[in-house]
Amino acid sequence: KLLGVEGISEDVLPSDGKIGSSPLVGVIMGSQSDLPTMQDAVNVLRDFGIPYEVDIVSAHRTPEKLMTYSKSAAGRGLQVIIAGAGGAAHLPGMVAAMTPLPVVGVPIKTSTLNGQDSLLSIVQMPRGVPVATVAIGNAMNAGLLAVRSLCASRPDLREKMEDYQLKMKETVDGMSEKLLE
Ligand code: RP5
Repeated sequence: KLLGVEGISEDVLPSDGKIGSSPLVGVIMGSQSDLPTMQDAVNVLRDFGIPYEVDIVSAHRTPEKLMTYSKSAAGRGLQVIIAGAGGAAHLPGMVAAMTPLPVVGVPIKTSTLNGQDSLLSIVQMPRGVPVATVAIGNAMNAGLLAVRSLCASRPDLREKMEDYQLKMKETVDGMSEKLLE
């Protein structure tokens, strides 16, 4: 149990929020309630062996922390930020406004509008401040996008990504073969 959430183990999210000595990817979210969704991004980073850090940063409840986090991110060695938020989800856009790093936004599914509110808040960034938005609740793709953006300068990671893609292809090929049996 971590941050009060059942099923999140310490080896995935250690209590200091950091895995590896120099995190390359920052995973942040507006609330502890976003953690079960955001864990999929963390799992991808862990599987690809990317050092990451995890924290809760709320644009409207902890605006000073948001500013400190965003402004210090590049200088601290982060290369990508994944930000998940729900409802009037301004966290990813606000982070993108205060860092030169690529920001991947994860719209969290909400109980009132099924995450359509989160999606539109995140995807409709005005010109000049981009947020790469994944599908509602799809933190796994956010993790994969972060890995892909690191691939440009990391041939070892590119190879791992190609293996991952090959495995997906083989899985689908296997399904077709079973259908034809
Ligand atoms: C947003 O409000 C968070 O990102 C979360 O998705 C949503 C609800 O937060 P809690 O009320 O669960 O803390 O800031």
